[in-house]
Amino acid sequence: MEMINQFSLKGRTALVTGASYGIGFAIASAYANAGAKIIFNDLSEELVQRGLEAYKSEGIEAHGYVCDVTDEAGVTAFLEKAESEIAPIDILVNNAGIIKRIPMHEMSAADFRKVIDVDLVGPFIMAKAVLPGMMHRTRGKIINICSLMSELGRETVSAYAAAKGGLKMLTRSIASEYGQYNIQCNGLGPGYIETPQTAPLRLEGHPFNSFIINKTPAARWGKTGDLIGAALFLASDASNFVNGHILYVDGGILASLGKQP
Ligand code: NAP
Ligand code: GCO
Repeated sequence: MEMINQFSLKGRTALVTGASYGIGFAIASAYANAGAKIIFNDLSEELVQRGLEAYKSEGIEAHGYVCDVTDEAGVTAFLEKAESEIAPIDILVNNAGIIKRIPMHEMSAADFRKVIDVDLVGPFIMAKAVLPGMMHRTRGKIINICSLMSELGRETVSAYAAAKGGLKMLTRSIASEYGQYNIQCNGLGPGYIETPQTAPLRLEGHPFNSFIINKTPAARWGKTGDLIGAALFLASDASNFVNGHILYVDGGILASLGKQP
């Protein structure tokens, strides 16, 4: 296969969860530009419509559905509808996620469970829903959006780190169990990226802002566009022998103790 064609997604259908905006939107847009059909879901009709307008403004025909990734029955119905209306899913990106920044000793078990439910159980439910079809077709890509918190802890994000650490091991488990069906499951681990999720940390004068810039060898926050090359690699034939890998796109932060004083 010619080298450049290895990165083509022509003829493939990608489902990116929680992709009305943010990282999911950037990844889905990149996949569309590589030739894929795009299916996405979000929590409300309003968000789905907002997403459809955003894709349209980029010249992308996307197909949006309202679905909560933690609702197993809803996910089953969503997949049945989407696959009958559009096409079978070749690529699943488990992008939908939340974070609650609360000191652990002040965090309720309900809040802890909510983060685990969306960020870890949701990807399990979504992967379980697409696996039978991928097994039947003996081909598939599952990409879990992990995090630096798949490797590191920090104060106030205990639930999120527990979920993203679990997501790393879910990625490796799916890779182990389904590699024999030519299904590759990998993680994409963004560093600190400018999206609504990190907006509170980037407020003018917020100490975390300068902390991250000093800690990151690239000396900047990442942008969603920094992620799309790695995301395309993991979704394409170029990564058919890559399985169970977490590909970090973090400006070098995981490699570094941080800038010396
Ligand atoms: P974001 O701006 O908060 O967007 C997350 C999207 O997921 C939103 O559209 C959200 O909908 C949706 N969502 C939340 N819960 C859902 C559910 N139960 N079912 C379906 N959709 C749901 O986040 P982001 O910064 O783009 O991050 C996307 C992913 O990357 C997340 O998994 C995040 O943990 C991960 N990540 C982010 C960074 C970063 O620095 N930004 C770094 C590493 C990893 P609502 O608008 O209704 O909430
Ligand atoms: C936080 C941030 C991070 C990023 C991302 C880093 O509060 O520490 O939200 O968790 O979202 O996960 O990879």
